Amino acid sequence: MIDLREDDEVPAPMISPALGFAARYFAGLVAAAVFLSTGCAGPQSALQPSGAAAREVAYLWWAMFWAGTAIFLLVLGLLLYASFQAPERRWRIAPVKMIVAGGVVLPIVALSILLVFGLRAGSGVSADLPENAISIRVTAHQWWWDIEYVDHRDPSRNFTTANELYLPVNQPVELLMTSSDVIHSLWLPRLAGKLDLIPSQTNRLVIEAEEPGVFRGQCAEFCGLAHAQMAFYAVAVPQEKFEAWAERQRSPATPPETRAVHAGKDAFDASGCVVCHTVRGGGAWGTEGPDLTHLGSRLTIAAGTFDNTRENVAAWIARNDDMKPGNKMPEFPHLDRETRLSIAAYLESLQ
Ligand code: HEC
Ligand SMILES: [Cu+2]
Repeated sequence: MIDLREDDEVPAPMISPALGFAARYFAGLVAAAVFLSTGCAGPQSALQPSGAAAREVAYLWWAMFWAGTAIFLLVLGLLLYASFQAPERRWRIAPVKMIVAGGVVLPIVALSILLVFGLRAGSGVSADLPENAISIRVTAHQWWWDIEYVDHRDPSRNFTTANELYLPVNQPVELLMTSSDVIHSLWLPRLAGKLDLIPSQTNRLVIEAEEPGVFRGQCAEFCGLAHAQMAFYAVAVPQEKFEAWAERQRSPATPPETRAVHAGKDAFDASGCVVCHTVRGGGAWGTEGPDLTHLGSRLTIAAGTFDNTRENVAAWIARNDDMKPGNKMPEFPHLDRETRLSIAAYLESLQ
């Protein structure tokens, strides 16, 4: 312990521990920023918005980021001032003034500004729509998405698909969202903020893709064992391509054209798959699992978890609990590999 008598000179501060800490902290911060900025792009980045609603969220994020940076630098400045100024000057940042300015005034101003930004971002969630807008009913299940395209004027044109959302570019689309079991949340970071899907309630989310592309979405509310593997893709395409896609989805399944595919369909029908899955026009009307009428046209299986390949589908039939633990489809280990591959070939033919 240094003994400071009244007449002693106050020693100049050694390189203060505070400065050492700040320097290391700052270096760490720069390293983290460089590291993190490599994660700012990609099919699921809220910082690379492709729709108006997502842009509002990104504005809010950047506003918070810059305000947070400014406040951080301010506090750092005050810390350095308190550490290095001559003692008679340090008292300029006297405690009472600081507490009123930094502890009362600054939070009120900062939070009020945030509130305005937040209300603006929130108001975009359920914008009004033109009358002919596309409506899509999304029903979440543990752990996949049932997706029904609704034609309000002619319900006979409705059709169902699963785990993949096709959107026409530059056209607002309304999602009418509910759940069949627990609360889920739909989040397409590049297109919009997240919104919950709640049993026996319909929540409405308006999204619009401003460029063609494939965007990843994810369930954002813990909903049970396979929650992390409850994803999906949104595919935004130009209007004509969308119409062509919708027309094909509306049509019944393609009948088998080769003997191998025929054998696959027979095995599919005989193995009990039809109890849970629908193949429109193929004699399967189950609703426990995803609609498979046009499975071959989809990018992934098991709610965005695996590429839609023949091998993966064959493996899925026998070992889906290893691939997506907890999912509600039973395994069919008694089906030999050849049979499973032929079922997979049949499903692949359902374009
Ligand atoms: C008891 C109901 C049930 C039976 C029987 C059943 N499935 Fe499934 N199936 C499901 C469920 C539920 C899912 C969704 C799993 C998930 O992703 O969480 C699913 C998913 C699938 C998928 C992935 C679809 C997608 O869009 O992601 C394929 C392919 C599939 N099943 C094929 C089959 C085949 C082939 C059979 C027969 C050998 C079969 N299923 C029997 C319930 C069933
Ligand atoms: Cu979920």
